[in-house]
Amino acid sequence: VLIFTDLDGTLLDHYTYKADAALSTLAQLAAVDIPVILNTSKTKAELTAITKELAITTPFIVENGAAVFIPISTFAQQPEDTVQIDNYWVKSFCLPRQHWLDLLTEHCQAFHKNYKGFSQLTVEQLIELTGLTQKKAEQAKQRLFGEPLHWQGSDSEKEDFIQLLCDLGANVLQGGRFLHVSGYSDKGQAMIWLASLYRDFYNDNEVVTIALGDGDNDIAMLEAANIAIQVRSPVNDFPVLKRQVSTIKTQGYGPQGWAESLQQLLSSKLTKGA
Ligand code: 2M8
Ligand code: MG
Ligand code: MG
Repeated sequence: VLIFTDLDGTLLDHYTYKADAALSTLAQLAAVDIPVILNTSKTKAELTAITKELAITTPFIVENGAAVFIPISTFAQQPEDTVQIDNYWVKSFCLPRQHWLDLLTEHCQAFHKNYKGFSQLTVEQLIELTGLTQKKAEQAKQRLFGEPLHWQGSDSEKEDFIQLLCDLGANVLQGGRFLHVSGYSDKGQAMIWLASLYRDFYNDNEVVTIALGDGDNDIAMLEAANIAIQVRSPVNDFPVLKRQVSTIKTQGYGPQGWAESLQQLLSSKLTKGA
């Protein structure tokens, strides 16, 4: 089994960014060697800190599927198509951030009044919008692949803006608070790529993927997993999935729902480690 999970609103509480209600389940999963792979819109800088805090040593996926970071001790050899950055092998699925910043500056003038991007927001403004600590807000601004925007226009302007960006070859994903502009990468593609490395490594084609998420930017990952867990959100409805089978909707919100659903689903595996 491999678990792929979103962070904000899923493993972390939407408001407090804390994982408290899920910590004992995380420890149980670690004890029975079930990898928990963070698959998030957060940055490499944020993930380096969060994996340390949560004592997670598995690979992680940043900026909505833009790149997979694999600690070099994970697999026996360097996976194909990766480059080494610090102590990670990195597979990227997206053009660098500057490409998307240029596209916004040069081709989206009509909408400049409707949004502020992370590159324009000060750390103080980002803290105000998110409730992140100063340190975490600084890490969130260190983006390598895309640009989240704080949208201030109407919904119909937003539709037109998204259409324009799609016509320009960009991909736009809605997160809990921000509109993310980047390339045609998503959490699903990155998950599929990494799961196939694990299948080779375990020499087991039957490895089951479980994905957990709460937002629209999780749809591709939820639809591509063997089992989809839709975590209840205090700010949006469950996203509508094309799939109907092997789909669970949690009762609890965020980390509470995360722990409750995995305890039910994996009860026999988790107690083995006790
Ligand atoms: C951004 O991501 C969330 C995820 O749903 C959003 O769009 O609301 C990211 O830019 C991330 O880096 C940051 O930590 C988070 C803070 O709320 O916002
Ligand atoms: Mg989320
Ligand atoms: Mg997210």
